[in-house]
Amino acid sequence: MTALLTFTVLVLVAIAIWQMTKIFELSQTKTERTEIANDSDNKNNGYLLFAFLIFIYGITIFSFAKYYKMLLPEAASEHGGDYDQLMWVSFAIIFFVQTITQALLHYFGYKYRGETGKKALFFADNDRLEFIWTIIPVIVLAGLILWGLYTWTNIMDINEDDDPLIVELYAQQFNWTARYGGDDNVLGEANVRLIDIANANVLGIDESDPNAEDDIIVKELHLPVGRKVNFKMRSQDVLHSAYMPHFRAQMNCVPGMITQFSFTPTVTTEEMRLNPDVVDKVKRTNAIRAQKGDDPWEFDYILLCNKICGKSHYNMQMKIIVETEEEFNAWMAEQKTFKESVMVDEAETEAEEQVASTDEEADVELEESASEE
Ligand SMILES: [Cu+2]
Repeated sequence: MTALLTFTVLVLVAIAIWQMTKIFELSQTKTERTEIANDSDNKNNGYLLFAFLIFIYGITIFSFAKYYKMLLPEAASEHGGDYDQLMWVSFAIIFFVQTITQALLHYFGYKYRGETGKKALFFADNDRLEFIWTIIPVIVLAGLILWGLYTWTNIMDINEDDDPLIVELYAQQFNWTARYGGDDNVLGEANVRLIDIANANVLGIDESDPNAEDDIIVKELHLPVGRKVNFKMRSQDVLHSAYMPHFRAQMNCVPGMITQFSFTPTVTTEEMRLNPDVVDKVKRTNAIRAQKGDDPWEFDYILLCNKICGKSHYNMQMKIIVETEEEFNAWMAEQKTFKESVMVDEAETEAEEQVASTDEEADVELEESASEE
């Protein structure tokens, strides 16, 4: 009903505007009306070009001044610095070229505007000019692309050298689970077909794989500072993307396959909380939260989902804590292994079932012997 009313109102408004323009046109009969632009039209359009130029420069400067503080703080991973440098150099080149070409484009648009009796000088081609404006972008772009490829290859060189910590990131609608290899640092085999909700085996870990016994499953990712981490991503249902912005890391999680990313965290959570940019951000955020009556927020690294994966996608996240090796080991020692948490429970339930069924059998036997008598 509301939709129909809105639609009717819109149609009526459109008709009213159309009628008003007709009245306006009728009242303008005395002035000269032609579809061909005259000198004063061209001049006005020329000035509008300058106005537009000022607008795009203005909005660029305004956006940078106002939103610069929204950018991420310094990278907290070893490769993050290279990544940021590549981005900033690309930005600088784009802004430099954009500023100059826009000024030229709009200025020439004004300078060579249409004027009665004036014909702009033109030539069909100029080899030298064309060579210059082809070769400069080719060199600059080839440089950027090669540098980008080199950086990308370095980042994506995932190997088992330097004894990396192996961590599985498991994505499902709408949460994350992390799994460590345990004492042997080897993850047990897993497959979605082995998921056994009744026995809390939510990751589908193969219970017959000895490597799985000491695996540690957690809902909060802890990482020791300075040690390389090899992430192995899995997804249970749809495409997700493991996005760890502070570490400049992102990798898609694809159902049916294992994807990988590797990085070395370089700044602990405690250290990052003291970073001036972070202190500033926390202060700003808490001022807003205080107005709303919310509790103050404390900075933490975070793992987010960066693929629109469903209705609660926006809230699919996991806390990441980067700490010293000692703190990490102490935390790890408190965690239960897969064997302790899931497999033991299962053994108990099986034993209980067995007891229950023997009882039943005994009852039946009793009944049978009773009837025989
Ligand atoms: Cu997701």
